[in-house]
Amino acid sequence: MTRTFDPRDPAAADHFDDHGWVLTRDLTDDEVATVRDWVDEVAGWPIDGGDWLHHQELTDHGPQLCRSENFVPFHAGLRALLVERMAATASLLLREPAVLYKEKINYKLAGGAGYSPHQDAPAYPFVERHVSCMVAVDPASVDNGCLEVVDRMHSELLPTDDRGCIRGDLVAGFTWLPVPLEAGRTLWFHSLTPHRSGPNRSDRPRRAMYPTYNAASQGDLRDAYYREKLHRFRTAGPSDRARVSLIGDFEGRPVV
Ligand SMILES: O=C(O)CCC(=O)C(=O)O
Repeated sequence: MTRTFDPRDPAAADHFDDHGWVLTRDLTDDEVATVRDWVDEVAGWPIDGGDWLHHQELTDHGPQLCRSENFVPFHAGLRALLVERMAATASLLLREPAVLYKEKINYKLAGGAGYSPHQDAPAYPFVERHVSCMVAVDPASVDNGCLEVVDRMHSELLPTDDRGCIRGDLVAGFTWLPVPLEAGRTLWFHSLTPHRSGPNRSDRPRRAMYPTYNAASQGDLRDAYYREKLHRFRTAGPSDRARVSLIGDFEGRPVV
């Protein structure tokens, strides 16, 4: 049985150091309902209406929203949650004050695609150590594409394929641990922890929020990250996968 920690419990940091991931309970049921409304608000923002980023994938049901990012400047509630409250847990895990590096919502609506096995580190320039989390906005299960992680595998950068994902021969040798989550629970993971997820085979959304933090001592890099991302997206060639990241981990089809 996997233990879920209080987000202020220092023992959570020991589990994180040992395993490369840890579970916390961050949101009450009432807060989950509020966050779900906030996520609906963000999803409703126009595609080209501001500096936030929306990404779409092509599914068997047609084009669907698969990710939004760079939304905290435009939403006070999510800003308070991610920049202040959740940053406190990130600080506990990093064992020094943390600052938000980037944030995204992965919608994984019914029929939405999964993510190939990868480490986040190659997709996160300017600093080597990050901690991210998946805040379950809807319950996440094997059926709807919860995250799977490799335990105690967060000390080295692994060889990658030409998409920037973990090389197939290594993936086959790993033991993958599915991490189902009730809504409001959080899975924290190190940027070297290998992870992947399947598609959403259910008929309901599997929405999750993913803030990423770095040690404040290494600088506030959020603006630099989004500038770099936009630059690399503008200069990238065509791809057979919908582009949502600086690596090709997302398995969704592009909307052409
Ligand atoms: O949301 C998921 O299913 C996986 C997310 C992930 O691994 C990523 O966005 O890098």
